[in-house]
Order: sequence, then structure tokens, then C-alpha cells
Amino acid sequence: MSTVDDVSGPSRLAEPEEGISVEELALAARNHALPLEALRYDVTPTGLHYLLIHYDIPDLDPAQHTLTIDGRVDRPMTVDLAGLRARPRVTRRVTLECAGNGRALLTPRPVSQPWLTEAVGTAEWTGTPLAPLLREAGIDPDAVDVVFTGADHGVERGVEQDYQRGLPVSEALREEILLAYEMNGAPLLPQHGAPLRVVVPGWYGMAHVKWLRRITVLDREFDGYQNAVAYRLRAHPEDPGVPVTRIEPRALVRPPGFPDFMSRARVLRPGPCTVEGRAWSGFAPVTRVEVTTDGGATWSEATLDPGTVPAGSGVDGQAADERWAWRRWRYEWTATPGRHTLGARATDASGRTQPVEQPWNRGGFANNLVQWVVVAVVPEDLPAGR
Ligand SMILES: Nc1nc2c(c(=O)[nH]1)N[C@H]1C(S)=C(S)[C@@H](COP(=O)(O)O)O[C@H]1N2
Ligand SMILES: [Mo]
Repeated sequence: MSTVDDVSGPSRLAEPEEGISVEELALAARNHALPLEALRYDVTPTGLHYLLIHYDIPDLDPAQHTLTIDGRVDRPMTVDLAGLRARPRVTRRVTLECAGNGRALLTPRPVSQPWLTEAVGTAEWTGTPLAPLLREAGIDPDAVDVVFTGADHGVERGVEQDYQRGLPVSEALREEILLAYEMNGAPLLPQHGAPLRVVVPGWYGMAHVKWLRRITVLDREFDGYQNAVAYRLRAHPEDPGVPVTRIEPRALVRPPGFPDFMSRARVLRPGPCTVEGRAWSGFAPVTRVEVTTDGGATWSEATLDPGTVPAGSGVDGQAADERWAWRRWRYEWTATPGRHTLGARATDASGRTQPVEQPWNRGGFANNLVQWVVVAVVPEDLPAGR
């Protein structure tokens, strides 16, 4: 007889010289990243937003879809999409980043979705705030966690499950949390959670449960797989670790010049060059971005763009609240012939910043090591037609 263990092994680290496996390639092909040139957009065009789907995209009929709120509440309820659409409508611009971003660059490499640095995107999410619904349902005073259940089902490290994530009740009651049914002004696409997902501004991607069908209030800490086993910062397999929560600050450079097809290394002409990119943090606003063009030997201040509108209500007809969106930064550089290693590091108002030495944990989570972009500054055209 066969068991799920035949197809679902324990987590592991790659051997020192082990390359990316076909299994990791299969994950990378399903779950694409943001092409870094798309850092040019304030709002990521939907098809360029990164994707992370643990199991299969479920087959859901929006007309039949319902959301149930139950558990430790006085008035359990079930609402359909029309009911949610009839409620107050809010749009927020929110940057999402996968907690595993940067994992494939770690040594040793945790074997999982092999992200480089681009598992990020910014969208305008439209939906209705969650907190009023929870208040209408009447949360028990002894509530501890709120569990969000998706309609997708799979097996992970031997545990069969629906995708579920718990949030502390204090977080779940933040007014900024949305039950979103639109992304960038259009109905959610299947891969982004159609017809309904939760958006938890400031938190890593795993909290933004897609294909949302149930919200359950618990009077204890949620001990489901994605909270108790998967998304924890652990030094070794027996380490109970700490939960992965909010997004650590990160800046990304939009690679200047043009790329080599195979290596993705950059080629650039000498002279003035605006180095630019985006920076974000889920803890506090980004207050500073520094740029290096010599591999981290020296750092210079970049200029942060002001947000285009101040944080506001984000109600329809007004500009979306951008407090939780990335900010553009720029730095004027004079490129001189030769090889240069560019990087940027963000610091936020809580004092968090980005390390130049890798922060490491078993899952490769919340790792915000500085991104390095190698550019060859070449005076003339390269020989054509090779
Ligand atoms: N139901 C469900 N929700 C989910 C996931 C999932 O696999 N199933 N993946 C999570 C993870 S790990 C991330 S990073 C984000 C990615 O959202 P996106 O694909 O819309 O960018 O969705 C989160 N929500
Ligand atoms: Mo993720």
C-alpha cells in the first residue's frame, strides 16, 4: 500500500555543491517572480506580479462561492460575493513579498521554491474591510487567533491539508485588512485567489490567504501546519523557532543597461546613469536608502520619492492608501569603464535595515540580504552578430 510519505518528504538543505533540482525547477516554473525591469511601475501590471501557489489553483465558481465566519463568535454567518460587494468598498495599494524571497541565494540552500530576489509585487487591492464583519459576528472576549482557510488542498511534508493560516486576533482586527475581490481594478485572476482573498498589509505573503472560504475564530493559538510547522525561523530542525510575521525592509535595484541572455549580467555605457529601484518594509515606513557601486565598500544616500499621495482612506474615487506600498528611490551615478557591483539597502523608521552577510534559517525566510547587481561598463558597441 502506498502512503503520502511516498510522495512527500521532510524538509532538507541542499548539499554543498548540489545544483537546483528538477523539483525546484518545476516549482519555479509554476511560481514566477517579478521581472526586475518591472520595478519601473508604481503598480505592478497584474501579469508581472509574482506568484506563489502551494498546491493547485482550485476550480471555483464565483456565483456559488461563499465565505463563512464561525468559531468563537456570537453570530456565525455565511456571505456570498454579492453580499461582500454590497458592503463598504476600499482600495489599498499594498506590496506583497514572499517570505522565502532570496532563499536560493543562501548557503546552504533550503530546498523549496528557489526564489532569487524578485518574489515581490505591488497591487491595488479592492474589497471590504474585515474588521466590521468580525465585529458584526461578535468575537468572544477569549478569542486568540483567527484562522483563514483557502479552498486549495494538498499535502506538504507528509501532512494533508487545506491551506490555512492563523493571525493573532489583534492583527485580524486592524482596520487595514481587506477581503479583496479585485486586483488593479479588475476581478481577481484565478492565480491570485479568485474570487476572494485576504490582504494583510505589512505581512509576508503567506498571510494573504487566497481562495478564501472560511474564517474561524479560536480561543487558542492556531496549531495548523502553515503556522506551527512551516513559516517559522528555525536554526535547526528541532528548534521550535519563532513565527514569520511582517516584511523586513528591502530595496531592489532596477538593473541598469541591458542584459546578457544567459547570465543576466548587465552591460552599460559609460557616463551619467540614474540608478533607481523600490524599497519597502512591513514594520515602519522606509526612511533611508543607501546605494553602493563598489560591492559594499562605500555607501551613498539615495533620494526617496515622496509617496504620490499621503496615506488616506482609500475609499473609491480617492487615491488608494499607499502607506503599505513600496517607494521609488534614485541615485545619480557616473558609470566608468570596468566591472561594478551595485547594491542598495533600505532602513525603516523602526531602525531595521538590510544585512550584507546572509541571515540564515532552515526555511530561508525573511532573509533580506542586500541584492548584488554586477554591471560591465563597456565603452563601445559589442561586436554584433555573435
Ligand atoms: N490559499 C492559499 N493562499 C495563499 C497561498 C497558497 O498556496 N494557498 N500562498 C501564499 C503565499 S506563500 C504567498 S507568497 C502569497 C502569494 O500571493 P500571489 O500569488 O497573489 O502573489 O499567497 C499566499 N496565499
Ligand atoms: Mo510565500
